[in-house]
Amino acid sequence: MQTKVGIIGAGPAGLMLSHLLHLAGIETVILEKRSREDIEGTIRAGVLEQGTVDLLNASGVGERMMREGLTHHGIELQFNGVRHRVNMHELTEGKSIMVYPQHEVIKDLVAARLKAGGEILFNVDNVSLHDVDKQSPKIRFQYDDSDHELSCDFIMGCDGFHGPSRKEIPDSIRKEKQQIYPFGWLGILAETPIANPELIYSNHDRGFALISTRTPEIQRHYIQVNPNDDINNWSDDRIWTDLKARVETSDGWTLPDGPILQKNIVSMRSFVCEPMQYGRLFLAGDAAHIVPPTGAKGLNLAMTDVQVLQRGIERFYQTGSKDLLDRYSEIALRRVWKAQRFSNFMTTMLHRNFNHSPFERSIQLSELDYVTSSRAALTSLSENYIGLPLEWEAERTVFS
Ligand code: RFL
Ligand code: PHB
Repeated sequence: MQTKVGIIGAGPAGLMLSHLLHLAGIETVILEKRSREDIEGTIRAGVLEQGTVDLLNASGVGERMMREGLTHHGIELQFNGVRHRVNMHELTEGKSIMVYPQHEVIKDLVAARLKAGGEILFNVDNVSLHDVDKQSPKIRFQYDDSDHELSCDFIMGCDGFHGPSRKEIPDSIRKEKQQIYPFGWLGILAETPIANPELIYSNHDRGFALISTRTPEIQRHYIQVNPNDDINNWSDDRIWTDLKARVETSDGWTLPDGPILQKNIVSMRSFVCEPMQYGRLFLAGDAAHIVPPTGAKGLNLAMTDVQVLQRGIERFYQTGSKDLLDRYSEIALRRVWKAQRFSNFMTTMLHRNFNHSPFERSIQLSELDYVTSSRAALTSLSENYIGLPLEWEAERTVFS
């Protein structure tokens, strides 16, 4: 088999890259180890930045999102039992975020790729990368019980944090920087009416809580737990009692409850792989970096990585020049580190660190007091949450 660009992974990064390259007339093949049903049913992100919404619309896959997604103009930050609205719409001159689940974005992208005749091989096994530092790299894999080889000009490692691509960058070149947090998130999907018109991020003595949504009938909420805790220790009753205690307000607001449809615990880390490229291999999305979910940045970063890649690859096929591709890592990492900084800031400000001294706890609450009082701090939080413009990177590089 042969193609121009071989893509490993049909997550948001791989699918969007394939879609954008198709629009530019560049052929790709996606290799995905899971089934279509599996990738279309996995519950993950919920918040799309303005730039991601614009990208989905501009590339012709935003129609269902605009119909079914929920546009939010702000969020609420809660501490000491009091809520403070962050009017992001006003503070960012009219921008907003969209609550539209990741698996719906996946469904829309898979449908668009297949409709356009795009090639996605699901349920592939034993993917391995070869000759990534040569002109013609190869991906070997098993599909339908037989061995295959895909020759391409470039390999895109869009295979998430646990995929094989990252390790193809030699140890002598690859630097991995990370921070593990002593926090986990217990996430639930519950059948209740919408709890609040906007997301609530609450810092409480018992730990952080987040109130989010999916549809008018299904809600998504999280509570901070020990990352090593077992989900079996958390009965539905215990979850509701804890969640309610963490988001109730001094003026008597309470959280509606209902049947819990799904629950799980995820741990939290910040991780960056530098560089994000080697030879003809390029990493995008979670394959190269992980952010803790408090800043809602992971999927959005995947989307900006692939926009940078698309421009570099397009230039290569139009002009034969690799200049932009050669600078992919430098351009993408500048943005990645800004998102890391913001995600770390949100995580540190909002979670309860049970190792903290009373002094550190008071500093944390004072930071929340400052952030919710200062227009400058609120503007900074808003522009980061809504998403910094990709043009910032463009202006300092030969990008357009
Ligand atoms: P993905 O989504 O992990 O996709 C990688 C794909 O590669 C496949 N794969 C392989 N295929 C072939 N061969 C192999 N050997 C392979 N190994 C892996 C996998 O099966 C998979 O299909 O990575 P991608 O595309 O980089 O996308 C990243 C996002 O999924 C991730 O950053 C977000 O979910 C993070 N995230 C959030 N991001 C946001 O922007 N906004 C949010 O509100 C938000 N909330 C969240 C989140 C992540 C969470 N969890 C579960 C960690 C909330 C949570 C709780
Ligand atoms: C979600 O709805 O899943 C969600 C929302 C905001 C976050 C993280 C996850 O910061």
